[in-house]
Amino acid sequence: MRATSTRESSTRESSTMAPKHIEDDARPSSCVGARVERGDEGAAATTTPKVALVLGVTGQTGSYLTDLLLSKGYIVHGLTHSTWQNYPERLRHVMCASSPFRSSFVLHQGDILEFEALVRLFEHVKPCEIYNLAAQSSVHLSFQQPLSTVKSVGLGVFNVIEAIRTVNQAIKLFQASSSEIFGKTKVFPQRETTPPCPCSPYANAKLMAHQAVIMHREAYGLYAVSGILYNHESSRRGANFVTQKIVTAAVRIKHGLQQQVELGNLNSRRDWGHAQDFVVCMWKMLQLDEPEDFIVATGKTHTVRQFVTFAFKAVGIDVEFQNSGTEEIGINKATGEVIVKVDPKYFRPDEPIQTVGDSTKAFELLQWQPEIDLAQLIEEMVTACEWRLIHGDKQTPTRIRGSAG
Ligand code: G4F
Repeated sequence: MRATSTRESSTRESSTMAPKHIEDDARPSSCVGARVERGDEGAAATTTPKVALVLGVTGQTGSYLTDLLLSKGYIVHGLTHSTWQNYPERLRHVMCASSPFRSSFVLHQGDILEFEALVRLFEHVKPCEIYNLAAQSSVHLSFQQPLSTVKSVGLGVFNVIEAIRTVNQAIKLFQASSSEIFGKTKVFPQRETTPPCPCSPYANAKLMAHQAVIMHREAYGLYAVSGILYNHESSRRGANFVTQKIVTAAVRIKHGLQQQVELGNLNSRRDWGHAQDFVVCMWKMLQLDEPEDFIVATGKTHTVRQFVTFAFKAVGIDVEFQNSGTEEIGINKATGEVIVKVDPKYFRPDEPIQTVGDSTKAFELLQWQPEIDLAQLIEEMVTACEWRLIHGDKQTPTRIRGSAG
C-alpha cells in the first residue's frame, strides 16, 4: 500500500480525541478516505481507500483487526483509553519507523463515554466502518467493578450509536458482543436465536449492548451488527486471561522460573478460537448489503483442565490430575512435583459451565470458518512466550497476514 506524499510525511504516532490535536492533513471529505495514487507498471491508477475506526484498538482483537484492515488497503484510525509512551506494544509493528503501514494508521486517545469528543472524532475521521471493541473485558473483574463495567460495556455502545446518528447514519457499526450473554443456557451449541441468560455483571452489560444494537437497527435503519464472539486467544492475549496464564506458567515451569500455577474452575468448558480468525469474520460482517448478527465460534469446546494438559504437553511436560474440587492438583508425571493447584480466589460467584457456538450462519452467509485450531493456537502462544522470555517482555515480531510487509 502506498499513501500520498502528504500522508507519508506526517507523523501519526499519537493524537487525542480533541480535534485540535488531530493532524488534519489529507483529511477525507466523505465516508471514504483520501485519494491515493498507485503506480501499476507505469500506468497511474487512482483508488480511494476506505477509512475505518477501531474503538479499543490497543487490545488483542483491535490490534489484529488493524492488521487485517491495513492489509486490505484501509486507512485505519484507532481509539484507545490507555496512555502509552512511544506506542502500544501490540501496535509496535504498525507504528514503528520501518512499518510499511505507518502512514496509514492514526492513534487517538480518549474515552467512548465522552460523547462530545466521540462526535468530534467521528466528524474528523469520517469513517465508513466503526468497530466497537472498547470495554472492560474481564468477566472476573466485573464482579468486583460492576458499575464501571456496565458503563464501559453497556452505556459505551449507546454513545457510539448516538454519535453515529449525529454525524452520519451511513456509517456501518460492528459491535463486539459476547458468548457470555448465553450464560446459564442449557442449549448446546448456542445459535443466534438461543435465548440469552446472563450470569455476571459483564454478561448483563454485554446483553444490554447487544439489544441496543438490535433496537437501533430496527428503529432507525442503521447498519449496526453484533458478532457474538466466543473466547478468542492468541500470543497477544492479556496475562489475566486463563489461556495466557496457563501457557506462560507452562513455559516458565519448564525453564525452572516458576514452581506451580494456581487456577480456579478447571471444569469450565470454553469454545476457544484464534483472534486472528475472528477479525476476518468481523470485517466480513460489515461487507454485506443487509445487517445481520452472527455467532463467531469454532464449535469445539474444551475444559480448562484439558487446556492445561495440552499447554504443558506442548512444552514437553505430561500432567496427571489427582483429587477433585479445591483439592485437585496437577502432577508432573516425570518428577512427581505438583505443578497445578486450585485456588478458590479465582472462582467466580457464577459463570457459564460450558460455551460452544454454532457458526453455521457465518459459514453460509459469509463463507467464514476458523482456520487455526486449538493445537496451533497453543503452539503459537508457547513459541511467543519462549521468545518473550529470551528477548524481554516484548511482543513477538509480527507479520501481517496477507501483506508483503
Ligand atoms: O480466560 P477467561 O478469563 O475468559 P472468559 O471469562 O471466558 O471471558 C473471555 O471470553 C468471553 C467470550 O468471548 C469474552 F466476552 C470476555 O471478554 C473474555 O474475553 O476465563 C476462561 C475460563 C473461565 O471459565 C474461568 O472461570 O477459565 C476459568 N478459569 C479457571 N482458572 C480462570 C482461571 N480464568 C482466569 N482468568 N484465571 C484463572 O486463574
